[in-house]
Amino acid sequence: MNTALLVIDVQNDFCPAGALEVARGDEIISDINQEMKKYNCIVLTQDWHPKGHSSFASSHVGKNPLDTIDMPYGEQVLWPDHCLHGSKGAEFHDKLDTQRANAVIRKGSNPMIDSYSAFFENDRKTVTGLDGYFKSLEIEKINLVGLATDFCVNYSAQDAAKLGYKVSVFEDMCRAIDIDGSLELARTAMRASGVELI
Ligand code: VGL
Ligand code: ZN
Repeated sequence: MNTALLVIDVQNDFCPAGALEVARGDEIISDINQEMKKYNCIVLTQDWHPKGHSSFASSHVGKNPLDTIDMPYGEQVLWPDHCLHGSKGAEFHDKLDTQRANAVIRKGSNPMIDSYSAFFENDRKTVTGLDGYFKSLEIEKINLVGLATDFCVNYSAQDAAKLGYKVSVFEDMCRAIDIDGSLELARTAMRASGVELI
């Protein structure tokens, strides 16, 4: 089967000392570099927000990180400012072997809509183009790794399954934010969508 590796958001801001630090997020990088050697189709995603993005708590008076707000597309968790386009925090971690990537998908550039998934923005309608990229290369299976298991990996994996790919998440090459049980919820939802957790 024609298989792609999708590496989600291995960026400085999601690693220790980053603005939206995922605990032990940098531990997965050397295994991901090894894994990349097995594929001839590798896509990296990069969370890429403009200043004042609507997913930032700082953009809403009286709100703090991890509060939620109602957006036209549904509930949105608010985050610390992170992955500002062009910033050091938005860059891939230095140790990630980015040379092997065939494509980089940037997401979250629309100031009014967040985008956890590599395929659709959080309105669940606006596409990133990644499905077209994979379909035109006749990719049938997608293996996912990266940050964070319960947000961007979770949304990307479920969307990939809905789009008809066979999907596996390599959990030992992912790390979670895990707020209020979000990791277990994500694992249950991924399994229910037909995603294989390895
Ligand atoms: C992510 C929250 C906000 C992620 C991105 O990569 O999981 N989480 N932006
Ligand atoms: Zn983000």
